[in-house]
Amino acid sequence: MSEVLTAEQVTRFERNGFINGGPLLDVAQTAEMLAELMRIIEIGPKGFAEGQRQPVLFRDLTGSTEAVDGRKKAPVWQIVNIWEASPLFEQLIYHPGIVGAISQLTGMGDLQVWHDQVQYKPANAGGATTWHQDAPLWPSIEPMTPVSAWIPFADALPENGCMWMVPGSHKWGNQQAYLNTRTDLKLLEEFDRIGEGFEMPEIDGGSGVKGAGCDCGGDNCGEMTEVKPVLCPVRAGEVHFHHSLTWHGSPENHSPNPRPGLAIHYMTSDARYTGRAHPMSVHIQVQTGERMIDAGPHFPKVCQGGKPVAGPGKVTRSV
Ligand SMILES: O=C(O)CCC(=O)C(=O)O
Repeated sequence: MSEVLTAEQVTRFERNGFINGGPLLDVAQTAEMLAELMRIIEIGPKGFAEGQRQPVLFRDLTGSTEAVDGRKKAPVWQIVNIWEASPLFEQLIYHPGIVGAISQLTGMGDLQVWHDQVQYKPANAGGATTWHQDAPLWPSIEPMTPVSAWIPFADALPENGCMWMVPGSHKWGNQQAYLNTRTDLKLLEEFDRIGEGFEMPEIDGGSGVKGAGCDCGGDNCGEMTEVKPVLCPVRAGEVHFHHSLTWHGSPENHSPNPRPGLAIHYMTSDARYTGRAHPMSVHIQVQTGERMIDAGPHFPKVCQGGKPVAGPGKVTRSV
């Protein structure tokens, strides 16, 4: 397969745990995706008819139904497997520019979709996605799914809730218990405080952490021993990649612009079902311990033997 990312981009991803992969969709394609997303948001969580193809989950991720402490209600619309409700989104999960890059970043030629996930932060009152790592929140599959793609359909900038990431944090193991203690950080001006109170794990000293995604032999991972969060603005139609142990999150959106973003989380062919629960686990059609490669139609294969799969073909707007 032809290489999508440069060697320099791959090296940067290995070191930092994330990378902006550059333009993926042109202006017209991005506008079409945004219109399709708004069509589905308009249908709403309760608007799909019985038997109609629909997302697996459609909810406010924050659970914020009331204004709290005088602050506005701040939802984040989370739509899991929008690809199941929309031919346009279905075609996007097969995009060779995404699939080829994930193959390069994981070093694996066989990939399938774990699930996709829209996070739409409405204008003026969009909620926060608090600091987290992905892999610890996906207990149903092991080994962890290594890399996700993230595409905004409008510019994702600091003021409308672009993601933040912590360089090198993908080499610090599972720190979700610590991150759970920092869900108070929700605003743009608070987000860089994530490192306060964090005790850095021993990285080079045989703690076992180094094995969690890094095989540099200590040459690089010894350098990233400070929590230095960075903003990750992504322009409309660009694709951004992150490792499933990279610390990340996105603050509230108080700007006049919505922030529509789609994550596509991919599995490599060594993933197995653990039997543990997740919103996707009810759709897994294999037994505990078996390979996810046979998990059924909710987990499409997008790359086989190093070649991106074509996908369902010509995209037409659904009615
Ligand atoms: O859309 C966001 O702000 C967060 C997305 C996210 O957490 C992810 O892609 O893993």
